[in-house]
Amino acid sequence: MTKNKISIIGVPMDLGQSRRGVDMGPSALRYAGAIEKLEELKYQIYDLGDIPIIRPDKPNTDHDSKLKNLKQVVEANQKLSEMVDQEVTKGHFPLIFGGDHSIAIGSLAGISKHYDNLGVIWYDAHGDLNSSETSPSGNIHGMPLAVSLGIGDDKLTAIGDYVPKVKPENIVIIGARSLDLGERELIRNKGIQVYTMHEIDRLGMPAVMEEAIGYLQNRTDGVHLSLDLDGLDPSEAPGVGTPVIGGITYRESHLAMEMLEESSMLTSAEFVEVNPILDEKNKTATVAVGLMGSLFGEKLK
Ligand code: B3U
Ligand code: MN
Ligand code: MN
Repeated sequence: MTKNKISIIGVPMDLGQSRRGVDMGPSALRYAGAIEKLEELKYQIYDLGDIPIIRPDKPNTDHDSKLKNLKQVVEANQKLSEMVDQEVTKGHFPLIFGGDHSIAIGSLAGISKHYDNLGVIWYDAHGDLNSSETSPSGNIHGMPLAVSLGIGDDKLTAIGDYVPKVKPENIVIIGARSLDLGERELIRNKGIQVYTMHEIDRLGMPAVMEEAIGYLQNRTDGVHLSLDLDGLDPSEAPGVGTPVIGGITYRESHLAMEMLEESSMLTSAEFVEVNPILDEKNKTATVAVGLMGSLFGEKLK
C-alpha cells in the first residue's frame, strides 16, 4: 500500500436489509483483531469509531419508491461521505467497516470526488445494481452500485452533491452468482466488466485478477475495493445475511488481496455484511481480518 496512515470508520448499519445483527459487524471486526493486525503491519491507525445510526421507531418504507428505511439510510450515508472525504483530504487511506452494503453509497460519495476516474472492484455474490423498479426486495443494500452510477432515487444518488460517482467502464465485479434480471440488463447495456463464478472456475483466480488489475490500471487514477463477505463461499464465511452457495474460496480470496496489494492501485476499501448473529464463533470476521492482512502486505513482512 502506498499510504501508511489508515483511517478506520465503523458503520453499524442494518437498515439497508431485513436481517438484524449486521449492525454488529464493526464490533466483530474489531474483536477479531483488525486494528492489531494493521498495527503489526506498521501502519499508523486512526480509529474514528462508529458513525451513530439513527434508528426509526419501527422499520419503514418510503411509499413513493418502496425503498426500506430510505430516510435513515440517506442520513447515515451523508455523514459517512463527509467523514470519508475529510480522511482522503488528509492523505489517509479510508478503511470502512460495515454494516450492510448500503454504506458503499456514502463511501464512494466521499472518495470519488478526489479522482477523475475512480475504479471500483466489487467483490460480491451479488451485483447490487438494483433500483426500486428492479429490486425484488426494496432493500437498499442491493442497490449501492446502481446508485453510484447515478441510477435510483434522487435522495440516494445526490449524496455528496454530485452525480454519478463512478463510470460503468471503471467497475469490475468479481464473484457474481446471484444477479436479478434488471441487473443483467444493466450490466449488458452499460458494458460493466463482470467475472462471475464461471470465469473464476474457468480461468482461475490468478488470471482473473491479472486481467482485472490490468484493465483498471489502464483507465483509472485510484481504485476502491468494496468487499462483501458473501462473495466468499458460505462454508468459509457463513456469517452473512444472504449467503449464496458456490462462492470464492478463502485461498482464492487471499490471493486476490495479495495481487491487489502488489498492484499498489488501491486507494480505499470497505469490508461489509459481516453478521455475527448468523456466524459460527466470529469465523467470518476472522476471515475478513485475515484478508485485510493480505490486502495490507502481510506476505511481505
Ligand atoms: N439482489 C437481491 C438480493 C441481494 C442483493 N444483495 C444482497 N442480497 N446481499 C436484492 O434484494 O436486491
Ligand atoms: Mn453486496
Ligand atoms: Mn452480496
